Amino acid sequence: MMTRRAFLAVAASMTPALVAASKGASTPRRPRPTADQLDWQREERALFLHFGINTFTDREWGDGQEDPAIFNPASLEPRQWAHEAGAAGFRSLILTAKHHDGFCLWPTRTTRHSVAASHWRGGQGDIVQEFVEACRAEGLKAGLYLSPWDRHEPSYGDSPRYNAFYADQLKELLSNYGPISEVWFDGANREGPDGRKQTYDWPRVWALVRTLQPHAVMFSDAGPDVRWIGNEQGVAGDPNWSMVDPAVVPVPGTTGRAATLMLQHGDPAGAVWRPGEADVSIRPGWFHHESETARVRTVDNLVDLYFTSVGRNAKLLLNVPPARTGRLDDVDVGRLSEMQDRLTSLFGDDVTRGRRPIWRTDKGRHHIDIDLGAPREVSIADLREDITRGQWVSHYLIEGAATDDWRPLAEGTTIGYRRLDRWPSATIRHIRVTVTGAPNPSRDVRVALFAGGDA
Ligand code: FUL
Repeated sequence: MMTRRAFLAVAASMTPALVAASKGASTPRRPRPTADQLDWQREERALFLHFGINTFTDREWGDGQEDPAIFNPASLEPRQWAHEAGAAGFRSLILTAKHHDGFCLWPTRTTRHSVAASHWRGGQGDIVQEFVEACRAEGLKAGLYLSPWDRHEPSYGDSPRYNAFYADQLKELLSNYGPISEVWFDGANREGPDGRKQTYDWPRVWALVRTLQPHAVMFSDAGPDVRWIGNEQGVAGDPNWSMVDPAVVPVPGTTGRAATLMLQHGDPAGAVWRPGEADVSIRPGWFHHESETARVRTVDNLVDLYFTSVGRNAKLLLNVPPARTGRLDDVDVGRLSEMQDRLTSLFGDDVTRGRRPIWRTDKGRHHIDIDLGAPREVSIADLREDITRGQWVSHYLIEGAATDDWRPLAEGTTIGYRRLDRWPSATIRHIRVTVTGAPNPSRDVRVALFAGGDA
């Protein structure tokens, strides 16, 4: 075993480097995103696909004793998953290559507990292969979830043996299927057979991913590239900094109040750039259960999720699980497309378009003023920091006026990649955004305003 200090040193070296000196000597150093983290964040939305043996047993967590023969989707169609995701504005997909039950959706050499032992395509099929091909055909990126916790594998709990097994599975997934954009490690970690406790070798796992897929971002509570937002409700913290102190959540599954706060809020003084990903399911469960179809989230609820995730400087990872047929449920697909229509209508017409923002500093306060040229109805503000230069804003106030009748419209803490606020529609001609934060962030903040469509 490594000492804790050695472990943290490895973990720190694995995280995206702090980008050193910024342009202009006056700007202090702060962590900044790597190109891959930026690409990841700018996608805004990714689709999560929980599919596996649980889809056929109607359970959420399998125990690993399932007979692979029950896995038999009649009309598996990953192209439909990717097509609907793309049509609804999602830019990447993440598939559960293996969930906690240990059943593998690809014909792995590491275990017999896989699609190769099922009747599906006579045991000749490979869902991971079809999935990555479908993503590429639709111009989307492909990510994979590989559960560390494995309730089928007999070596689980015999730490070195299981770590070698897990590394072999990762090697297969990251060597044989082309570029993988995100590797997703969940934090669930229970005891193995006879109560044996499994200790994972995270430095080895992270190093393997870096070597085999240098552009993949790694997700877990502990990153190292992107972090879990701390709940499964799609709600980022307010504030939400993209920096963290890595020592507070050194490994996936770290519990306690300090870890929870770090995941939700990040840390303005954090030494590492590790933006948050907010995962949530469109249904009550992660896997498809026919009995839950009446409880698919409404379009209003999905739009709310967009505001509490993307609109709070996080990425939305929305789970839409394929049904037993192997296709996405029509109800879910309908809801996705309504969500996209609503977002398109909300953000279709920026009323600041063509208007010039005026930056000024007055008594130490930084303002952005925009004259809309005529009275306009507004109900949504969309603020963005230039995060290529780091994240700086710690507080902002948005005020509006028809003439000089200034009134507050919204107030908040961090901005980061994107911050969205909504208020009851107001008719204004002038808008003023006051930002606080070092050194002078106002020039790096972009302001857009929307009338709110039919929301
Ligand atoms: C958790 C798992 O236990 C759930 O089943 C689901 O996969 C969720 C996204 O992550 O850790």
